[in-house]
Amino acid sequence: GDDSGSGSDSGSGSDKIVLGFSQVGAESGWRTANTKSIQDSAKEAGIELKFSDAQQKQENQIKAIRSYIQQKVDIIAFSPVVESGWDTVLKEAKDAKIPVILTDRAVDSTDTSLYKTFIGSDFVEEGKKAGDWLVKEYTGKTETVNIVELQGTTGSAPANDRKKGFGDVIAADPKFKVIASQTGDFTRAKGKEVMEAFLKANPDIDVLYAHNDDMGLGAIEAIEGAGKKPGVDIKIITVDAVKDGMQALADGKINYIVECSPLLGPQLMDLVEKVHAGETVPARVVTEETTFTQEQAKAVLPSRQY
Ligand code: GYE
Repeated sequence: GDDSGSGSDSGSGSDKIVLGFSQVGAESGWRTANTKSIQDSAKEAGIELKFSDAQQKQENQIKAIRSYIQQKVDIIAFSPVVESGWDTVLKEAKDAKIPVILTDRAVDSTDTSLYKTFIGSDFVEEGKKAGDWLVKEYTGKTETVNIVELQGTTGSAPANDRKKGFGDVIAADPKFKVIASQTGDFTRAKGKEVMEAFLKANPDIDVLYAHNDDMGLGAIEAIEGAGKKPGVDIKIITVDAVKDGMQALADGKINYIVECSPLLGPQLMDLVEKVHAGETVPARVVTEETTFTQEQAKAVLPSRQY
């Protein structure tokens, strides 16, 4: 991976906090904005950041964490690509007395002493918000609503939880039918490819629920390629609310976006400082988020930062 950030000016063994951060990858607009937020806020807080990009591979993240342990960084933070399989490496960090902060995504380790805190969104809640919009949109209608779902990275917390929250809400009414559900790995290219396959296999799709904007944007290309109108012939709900997604929402190609904020940097640096100072921090820090309709997207788009 890449080393970047504010490390170059740390000079003569200064007392700067050294943070090792293992990022998932650069799979989406959300991730790019998240990386920038972390790098900018580390710089601002005077924290020396060692940054590596795992290219969506757990083995790369485990390697990066082991290397941070070897380098004796003060704190390790990472955004776990999948939920399971972290116990061994987290135990190694604990034995080396290096505190770990989970950023953005959760792990399924039952031993919660393996990390200090977890900052990020409530993904089940996001899935529920997506489902709530759909239920409202089809109120009073009785015909079957055929839904296709583009899931995020298999085994990742946001894919598991966004599927669950949405599924729980729509289960209340049998007219909602998920007729196909597959991973698009949170990328535009995969979203397009899988949507093309969905369209070939299912002539009668009413709704697309995509676990992020990028897959939704890829799917829009597939829908247009099939001669259909995204947002009209097929209603689209996505999650994130990055600029390109908000533009498509304002243009009427997406119908609803559930916001997931990538701007976790400032809060993360605050937690890093507190953990380093031995202060107690809350076990869970949940990001505050909203939702956007097409009209709301038009209003906020000019001032959207990412
Ligand atoms: O929604 C997606 C990204 O973990 C919340 O990862 C994050 C998700 C985000 O690739 O766009």
